[in-house]
Amino acid sequence: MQKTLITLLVSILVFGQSQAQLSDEKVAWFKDAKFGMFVHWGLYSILGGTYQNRTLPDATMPNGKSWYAEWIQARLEVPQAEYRALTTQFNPTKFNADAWIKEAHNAGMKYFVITAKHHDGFALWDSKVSTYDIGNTPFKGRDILGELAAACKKYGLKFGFYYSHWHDWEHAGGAKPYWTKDQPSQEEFEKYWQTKSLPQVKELITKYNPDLLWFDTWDDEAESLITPKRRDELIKVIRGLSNKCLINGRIAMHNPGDQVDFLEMMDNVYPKSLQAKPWQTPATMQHTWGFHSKDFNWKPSDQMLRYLVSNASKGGNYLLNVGPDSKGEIPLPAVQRLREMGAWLLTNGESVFNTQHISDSSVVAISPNVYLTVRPNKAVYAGVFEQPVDNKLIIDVKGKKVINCSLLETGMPLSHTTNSNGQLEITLPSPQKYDSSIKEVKIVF
Ligand code: JFZ
Repeated sequence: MQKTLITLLVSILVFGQSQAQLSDEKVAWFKDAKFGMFVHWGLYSILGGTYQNRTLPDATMPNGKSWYAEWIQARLEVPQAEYRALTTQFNPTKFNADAWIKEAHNAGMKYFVITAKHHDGFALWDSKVSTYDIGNTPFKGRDILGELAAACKKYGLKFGFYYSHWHDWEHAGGAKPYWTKDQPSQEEFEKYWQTKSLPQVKELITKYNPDLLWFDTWDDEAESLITPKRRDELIKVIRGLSNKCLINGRIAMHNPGDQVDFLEMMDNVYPKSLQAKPWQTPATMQHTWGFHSKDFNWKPSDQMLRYLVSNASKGGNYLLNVGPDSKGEIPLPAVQRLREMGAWLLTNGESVFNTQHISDSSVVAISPNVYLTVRPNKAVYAGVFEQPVDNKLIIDVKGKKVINCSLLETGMPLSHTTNSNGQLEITLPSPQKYDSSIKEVKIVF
């Protein structure tokens, strides 16, 4: 009897451990990846932020509300039938999966996430569950998601879907914008949940076997519909069909539970500290996510590189969005930025990809605006985003012996010494006119 009990206990322990190990292994690629491409693309891309001579503002409103172009149906109150009729115009003849993924690959991105279904309810694949899908557009016959999955395989990127499991503006049972009063009842939502949301998630997994699913909830209102019970039901469905698919924390933003694989920050939010799980920041290049022809708020690539390096120094990823247009092309200002970032990462990527954050204060940056990453037993990298006083970069290495310091971009050796506080003091070259403004310093111990 006692023996049986012990065997049982031991097997529970071993099983529990292997489950934990499995989940660590499963999420390992995500932790190493650091940089991914997010794509918002759907019927809203045809309108590009303008409907009947009314254009969505291209910035956050004074009330803090966002006017993202993918919300145009709701914001400008486009009648459902008229919005639905956009399906007759969905014909992105310039769509080229290889070109998109090649662009992501050259930018240094290691994974790709596309809106399989956004809040409007339109499915970007030929869904057996709903007729509101690509199968009812002039582009029918093309398998957008399949072509993208194949291109990701070719270029070695992981592949995932955004799926709006809570909001659905087409199905009577889906959640609606918070300012409208016609929210679904529990019964209506359950019907949507059982006949569209869950079946479409199943369909996406069995058809495309994604590496990641990106769900979206953001406020307290979600909690009455995305209850822990429904959250766990959805997780169970995914786990039952795939042993590799990662699940993000926004499946239930304020109550993700302990089964999600990584946490999702709010849009464009960059935490100042480490997080309890692997994590990422979904981010825009402009104000909008979906294509908006009059949103000119493009962020400079230096700023976006800073977000990437800052997140990496805290163990997090940067999922950067582009919004292709109605023809299926990534806007040129976005391509320019992807290439600028990719060029910087060509020589500096060693300080970002496959690195870890420094969690034990064994090395601490004293100069301001310096972000540290580490390759254990190899090197520490200091991303310098502000030229330090007198060109002296100061890092507290707690007395460790430094073998050499160099500029990562060119390999140029940098002289270094120990200052009166016992800290490492590295002399950086004076900024030159044509220097990259962001420097990575490699410190070998
Ligand atoms: C959500 C989506 O609504 C948006 O369209 C986009 O897909 C983004 C990645 O995720 O963004 C929101 C929307 C509203 C709030 C937060 C995130 N909100 O009101 O706090």
